[in-house]
Amino acid sequence: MSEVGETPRWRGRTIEVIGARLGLGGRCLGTRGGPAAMRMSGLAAALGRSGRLVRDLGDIVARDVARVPGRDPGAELSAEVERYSLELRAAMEAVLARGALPCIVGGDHSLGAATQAAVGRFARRQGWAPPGIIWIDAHADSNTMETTPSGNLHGMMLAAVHGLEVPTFRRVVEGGLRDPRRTVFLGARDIDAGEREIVGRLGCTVIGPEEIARLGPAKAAREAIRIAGGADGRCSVSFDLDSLDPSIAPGVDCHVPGGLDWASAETILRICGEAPGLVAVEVVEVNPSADPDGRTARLAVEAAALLCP
Ligand SMILES: [Mn+2]
Repeated sequence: MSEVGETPRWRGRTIEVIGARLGLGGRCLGTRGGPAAMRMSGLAAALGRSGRLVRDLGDIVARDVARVPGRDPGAELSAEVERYSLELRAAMEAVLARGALPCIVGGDHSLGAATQAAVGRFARRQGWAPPGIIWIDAHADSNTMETTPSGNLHGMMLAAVHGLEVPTFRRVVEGGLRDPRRTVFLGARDIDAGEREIVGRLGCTVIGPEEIARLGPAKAAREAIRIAGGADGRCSVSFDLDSLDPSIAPGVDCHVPGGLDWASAETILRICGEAPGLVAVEVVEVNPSADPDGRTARLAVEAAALLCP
């Protein structure tokens, strides 16, 4: 029995949640409802199973602006994504500076410019090498304005994080660039031709769904941690729900057949969550408008809990 007024003794780092209410970087705006869908599917309770203190900092909200169709989303959208990203980056850096574990829920994946740059900038202030990245996603998100077939910014942000020129994210990634040789893609199966060249030239590692099946998910995850962790073990994990097969996770923006089954994803997420050098996690691209029975949001909540054990 605890005495009245006694403060609960939490274990480990506090988890701080930021909702990224952002859909401007995707094909549709539906993913801006992802954070609300995850909260309504029990995010706080699931994270609370860790025995850690969970603080939800609420949403950072993007302003609705018109997207110009075609391979350039337009100056107004670009300006809002930049403004948004700088706000999210500052909020995330504050979480890291408090010594908490950031758990970002989104929201389209263009939020990754801000979150991954925040980790890079925080690491630099600590005198660390830039931590590695484990990117669990159907896509490599490594296009530039020159190679993008769609003009969607959620497919370009990682190129910027690796130091390639993407004007929208130029200021966002300043001081926070990450080392592509410590970036590992898990489950990527829809990589554009231009992107494949970029990813190969930068020296990223791609472990696709067939290789995950061949190695087994546990070995694939440990290999990803080994490469991303480098000499110091530090890494961040980004989980895009479209890494899962659309038959089990229909509530995403870009559906790509041939994705991970839940058993494989669960194993990968559990092992990544237990990595001792885990600096930050994010769960993104939940699109409630394509998720009428809420099953994708529930898997997203489980993913977040596995990454924050
Ligand atoms: Mn993605």
